[in-house]
Amino acid sequence: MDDLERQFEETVARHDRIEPRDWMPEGYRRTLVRQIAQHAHSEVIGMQPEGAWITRAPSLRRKQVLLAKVQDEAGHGLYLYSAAETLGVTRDELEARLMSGAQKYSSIFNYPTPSYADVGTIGWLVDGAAICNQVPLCRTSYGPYGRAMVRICKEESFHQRQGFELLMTMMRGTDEQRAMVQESVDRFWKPALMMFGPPDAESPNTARSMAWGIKRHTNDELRARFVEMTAPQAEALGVTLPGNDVDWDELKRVVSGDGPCNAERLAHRQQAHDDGAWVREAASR
Ligand code: FAQ
Repeated sequence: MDDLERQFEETVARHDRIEPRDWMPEGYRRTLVRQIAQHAHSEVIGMQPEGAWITRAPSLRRKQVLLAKVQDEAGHGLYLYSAAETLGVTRDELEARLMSGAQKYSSIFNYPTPSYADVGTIGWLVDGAAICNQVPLCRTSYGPYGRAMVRICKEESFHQRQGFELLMTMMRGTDEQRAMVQESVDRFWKPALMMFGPPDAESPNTARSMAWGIKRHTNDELRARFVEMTAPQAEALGVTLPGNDVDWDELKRVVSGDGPCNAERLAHRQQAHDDGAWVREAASR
């Protein structure tokens, strides 16, 4: 082990930060680009399922809140792309890898949002899962990623509360509204559990990422923490959570491109990218 490598290992062991100009193993750099890019793509593609309800929100207040939330997600994508760029990749390269399927985004955004209750359920469960997964990432070993996560987590907490508040309002409404909430929770619960990744025994990256201080907990630990955090909230809302037995083949199928909305999400993203060509051109002059 040479001096640079020893210095890297010692910094990680002290739970100190690695910064962009520090020496780092190529595998560490590659893992970070993969994880940060996947996270950035998730934020940007993740604007679509809720974004579909902006024009149909039931009141001006609900529309304002939803618009602000979806804009926050765009902002999260920008912080994360910027963090990834400090590792020597460009935004254009990352965009190309997303569109070619070489890089993925979270499986959860390949599910449809046919009901307005889904807006609340995404805030409550999807942002709730994101918080459980991401709060420990504020202490990740790579400085720019950890600092981006601090701000993102503050906004995700607000997103989670707005989702819970929306669902609570519907639960205090009519029988029909209560049924809409339960039906939405029934569809989103297991996909939300899948956001934490495959079970530890089938997770090829966890051990290495934990040794490097990129991840601070295993997938199953974080999933269990989410279930524990959510159960009393479900009780307060008056909804029943379906069981926790997940079909892991479904996660594999959805990640490899065969989910209910994969093609639609990528086509929409491509269209938005093409529509923005004039902005990129003007900005580069
Ligand atoms: N979907 O060995 P592991 C949000 C892939 S929150 C798709 O366990 P790792 C906020 C994994 O990448 C959502 N792919 O991998 C929001 C790996 O792929 P590869 C985004 C998945 O990295 C809310 C392979 O399977 N959050 O956007 C999934 O150690 C509302 C093997 O898995 C983050 O990205 C999945 N569910 O652990 C926005 C958080 N699970 O490249 C809008 C940061 C696994 O080796 C609205 N990321 N894979 O073929 C992480 O914490 C980790 O990357 C995990 C996966 C935990 C996701």
